[in-house]
Amino acid sequence: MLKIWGRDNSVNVEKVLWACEELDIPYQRVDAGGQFGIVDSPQYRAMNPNGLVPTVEVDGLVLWESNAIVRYLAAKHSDGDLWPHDLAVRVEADRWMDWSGTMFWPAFRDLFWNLVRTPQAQRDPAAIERSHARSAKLLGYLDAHLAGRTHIAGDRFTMGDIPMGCAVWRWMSLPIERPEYPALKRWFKTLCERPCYRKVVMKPLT
Ligand SMILES: N[C@@H](CCC(=O)N[C@@H](CS)C(=O)NCC(=O)O)C(=O)O
Repeated sequence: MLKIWGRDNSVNVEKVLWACEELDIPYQRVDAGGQFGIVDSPQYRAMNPNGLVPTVEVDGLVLWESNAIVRYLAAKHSDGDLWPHDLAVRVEADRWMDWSGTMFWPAFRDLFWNLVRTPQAQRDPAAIERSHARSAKLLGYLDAHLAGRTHIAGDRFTMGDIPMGCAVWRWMSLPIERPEYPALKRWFKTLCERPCYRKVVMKPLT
């Protein structure tokens, strides 16, 4: 059975859990990272030298990097569906997956960490403001993209929706002001109707 190491409040672990749920892949999850430790043990580092979560063991392989794991599972279990065959559609899914990790999350991290994981007295107001402004600006790009389609890679759900779907749940759940982004809101509402998103992603922020 597929085995996932990672605490279930990690955005990157959630991507893998959500993919498994959508694809009906049985899995066993082991708490690791954050307060659970484990990630600095020599055994864990031998699997994942980064000491980060998630790490996945499947098909005799050890995988890390959440988007690579989602791509592997989609290609193996959902060829032509979550893993689009049409290269133009797949590259659209791919680029927003990468954008999520390389553009959006670095911009959003300070806002999330300060408001969710930092005691009030220790919060950094300047970092919060900067991160809020930058995140809002970047989400404007996604809103403009979604104005022409129901999902990130076109008019159906694909792997491309998974990383930003996990991130946007956090953006929508924080006690902050949000610009009116109608297409983003419509897409988010569509995700909220998916049973697997409700099960894995839609939970209080911790
Ligand atoms: N690019 C990596 C990033 C992994 C990452 O940063 N994971 C965070 C949790 S979201 C982590 O392991 N933090 C340390 C910890 O939980 O101990 C991926 O997408 O898998």
